[in-house]
Amino acid sequence: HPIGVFDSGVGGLTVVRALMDRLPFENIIYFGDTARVPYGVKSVATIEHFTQQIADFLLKQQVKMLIIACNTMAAVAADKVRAASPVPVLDVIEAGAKHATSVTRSGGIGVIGTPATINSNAYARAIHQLDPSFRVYSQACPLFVPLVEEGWLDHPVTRLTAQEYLKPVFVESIDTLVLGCTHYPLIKPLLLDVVGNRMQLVDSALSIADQTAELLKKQGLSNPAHSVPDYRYYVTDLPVRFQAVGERFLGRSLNHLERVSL
Ligand code: DGN
Repeated sequence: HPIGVFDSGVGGLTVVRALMDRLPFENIIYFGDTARVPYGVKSVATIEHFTQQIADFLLKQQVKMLIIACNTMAAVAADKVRAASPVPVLDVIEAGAKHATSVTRSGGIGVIGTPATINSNAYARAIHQLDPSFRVYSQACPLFVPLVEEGWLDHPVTRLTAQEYLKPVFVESIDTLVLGCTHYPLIKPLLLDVVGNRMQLVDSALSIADQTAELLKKQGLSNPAHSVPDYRYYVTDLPVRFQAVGERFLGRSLNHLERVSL
C-alpha cells in the first residue's frame, strides 16, 4: 500500500522529495489541489471541506497512512482529518514543532509561514503543548511562495525580501527557525545567509520524513527493502504548470501525472 501525501498545490512535493530520499522503497501517491490553490485566503469551513475531500480520495486508493504536507491545511484541518481516518495521519506542523523543541538551546523559536499559517497560531500551540516555557516568535512571509515558484531561489529580489522579513530584532530573539511552509526548503541556503549559519533551520519536510520512517517501522508497515517504488501524482487543474514547477521542487522528472475532479 502507498503513502498518501497531499497539499493545496505543488509545494508538498518538497515532502515527497524528502520521503523518496529517506524511504526509497515506499510507494507514494501525491494529491495537489491545483484548481483551488491557494487555501491560505479561504475560510476554515471551506479549508476543512476541501481537505476532507482529498483525504477521502486518498483513502479510496488504499493508502496505509496520510501525510498532510501543507502547513495551511495542517493548521486548520488536521484534527478533523485525524478523527475521520482509519489509517495513521501525520502533519508537517506537529513534525516541525517536535523537531524545533528538540534542537533549540535558548528556548527562542522563530516560525515563518504563509499568513494563514501564522495567523492560526498552530505552530505556537503545538510548541507550547510540548513545553510551555519556549518563546515563539512568528513572522508571515507571503512573498516567498511566488518567488520560489518563479524559481528565484538565489536572486537579489528574494534576498532583499528575506532581509526585510527577517529583521535583526526577530533573528536575535531565536536560535532555531522553523520553515513553516512547503516552499521554503528551496531557499534554505539564502535564508541561512540572511539569518547567519549559527541558526538551526528546521525543515518540516525532513522532520516529517523521519517521523514517517519511525511510524512505519513501529507499526510494521514498511515496504520490503529493494522494492521498486511506484510514484503517482493527482492534480485538479490542467497539469502543465504543475509538471514544470513540480520537477524543480522534486529535483527529478515527474511521471504518472493525472488530472482528476473531486
Ligand atoms: N502549501 C502551502 C503551505 O505550506 O502553507 C503554501 C502554498 C499556499 O497554499 N499558499
